[in-house]
Amino acid sequence: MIKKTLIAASAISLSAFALTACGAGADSPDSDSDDTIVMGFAQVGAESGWRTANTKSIQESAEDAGIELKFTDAQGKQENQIQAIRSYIQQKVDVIAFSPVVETGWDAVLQEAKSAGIPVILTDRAVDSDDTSLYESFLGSDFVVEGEKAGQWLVDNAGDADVDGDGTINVVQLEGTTGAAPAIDRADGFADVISADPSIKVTASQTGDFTRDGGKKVMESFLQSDDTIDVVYAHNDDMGLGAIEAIKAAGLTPGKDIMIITVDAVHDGMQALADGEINYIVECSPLLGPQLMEIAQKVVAGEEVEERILTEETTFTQAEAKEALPDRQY
Ligand code: GYE
Repeated sequence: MIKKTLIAASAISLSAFALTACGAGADSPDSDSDDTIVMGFAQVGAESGWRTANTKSIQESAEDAGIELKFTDAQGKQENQIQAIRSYIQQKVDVIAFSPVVETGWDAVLQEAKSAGIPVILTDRAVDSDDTSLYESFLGSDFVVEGEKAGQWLVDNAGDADVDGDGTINVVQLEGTTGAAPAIDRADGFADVISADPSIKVTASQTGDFTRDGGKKVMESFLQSDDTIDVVYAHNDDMGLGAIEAIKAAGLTPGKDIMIITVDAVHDGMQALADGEINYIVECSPLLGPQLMEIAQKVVAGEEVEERILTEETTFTQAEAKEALPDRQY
């Protein structure tokens, strides 16, 4: 019981403490000897509105499912995530889930989890590894398709996007975190689709690290060196919102003088879309918690799970954002 309480005290949420403490019998000294599933979750950080909604979804669903959650925030650093995963292995959790900051460099630590017999579930972002036996399942969006949807909207609206009417559509791209799956795939999908229209050109592309501040700073520097920008394609809403601030500070009107396309559809992004400052948003759902807990329960019970579970998502125009906003959960 004493040991049990110590384990519970290291969990971050009070509810996890309550659950664990209640679930522990006097003669069940470690977390594997009762039925409570213990999940170690290594989160990327708190870089965006999407991430905040994702963390909330995971914490609430763990509580609803009666899963004890050990949660760490890696502050955007791969080495912190690796450290967190190693500590979950040491603590002998029942299942590890994480959203990899970047795609590569995971084989060694995932091999350690495998050798310890602890199943791993990837959520949100993929790893780039040839060895798919290192994880049970990958739950999340298809980021290439998201990039394609963004590109397709631009191709379909090329006439309006050529704001200065010079026959070319100059696009600047605000990339997500360098090496992260959504940054790589959203750039690829977009580039692929716009290549169909030779008048659309990406004239500059730089990382804003998925943050509002990053998007603002990169956009400020783009605006200083180029006065022919027609379109901003931002890999998430937060960077798009940062770009809006930079565009306004330069005396221009976002959504009119410069069109803005983003990905995510979190509340602040949707508000800017409804207000006419963003022109189009490709949705990427952060509400992965309920499905993640279901997969975890199956994996721990030794049941088969699908290797790849795709999230369903849509797109929003300005009119659609106005309609959807009142019922939006995040
Ligand atoms: O789009 C961005 C966040 O991995 C899908 O990470 C996620 C991305 C999301 O910081 O806002």
